[in-house]
Amino acid sequence: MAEATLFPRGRVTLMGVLNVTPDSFSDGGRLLRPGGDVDADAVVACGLALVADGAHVLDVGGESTRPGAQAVPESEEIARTAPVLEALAKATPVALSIDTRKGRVAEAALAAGAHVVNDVSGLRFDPGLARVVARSGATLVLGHLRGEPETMQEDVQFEDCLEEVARELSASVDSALRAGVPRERIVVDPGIGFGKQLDHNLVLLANLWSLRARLGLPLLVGPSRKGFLGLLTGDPVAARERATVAACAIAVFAGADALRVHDVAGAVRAAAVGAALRAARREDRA
Ligand code: HH2
Repeated sequence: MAEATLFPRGRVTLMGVLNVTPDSFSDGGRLLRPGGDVDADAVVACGLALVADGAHVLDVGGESTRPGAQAVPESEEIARTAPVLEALAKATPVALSIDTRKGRVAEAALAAGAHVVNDVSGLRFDPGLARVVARSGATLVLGHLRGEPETMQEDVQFEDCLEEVARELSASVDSALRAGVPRERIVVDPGIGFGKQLDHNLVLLANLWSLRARLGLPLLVGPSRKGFLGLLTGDPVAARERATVAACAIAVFAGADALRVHDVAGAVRAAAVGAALRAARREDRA
């Protein structure tokens, strides 16, 4: 097990994305062979490139959670992710993460060498996932998501997005604590693009400091290539890297402790600029 805190306060932790899915919204199919099987060599090569760019954690995902995505059976998700986690664990000492909402998938991933379980549903999909994490000593990322990816953009309603996300994340944290996950191993994520409209994403990103102060835990954000950037810039998914870098810099300035991104090299620069500006701020906001 990788040691202590994988998300220390003194740095911006960079989580590089490795999606081994056919249908992820920006990189689906990229790490699959023509027949549809996961190409473990390509995953390892891509993972090592992300590490060379500065990734502290590699996040392997076997189920897309883009709006409208269909759920993947857990056996399929395990078949996609566990072998590549094993291959990555042999190839690099960097911390590995499994992006899943399912306890059984998390269990297989932890056995294969993962150190982090990244649950975008914040334990709402499978409350049993928390016990799996508690037993393993892994770190748990709790995301904010109402409902299911397939339908999450259909009826989005918040009276006060910041307040409601804080409250619902706090409930996820309480469930994790009750299941035995220690507080030092919990990271929270407001779930950019998960069941939110443009203005909700903007309010969350602009006020991360407030979420962070309220929850008292490290904050991860994942703005990478997401739809809100397309709405702001007009850029299609394939051309959202520059906007992603801008969003990452501002997220760090606003209080993010960690960034989940496809392009780690861009996020390293964004984090350097955002962190320097945050340190220079006179107001004391987390
Ligand atoms: N976003 C995505 C997936 N996992 N995990 C966290 N903690 N935070 C996020 O914002 C987040 C996440 C969606 O992005 P991506 O993996 O690129 O796409 P897809 O879900 O289509 O595979």
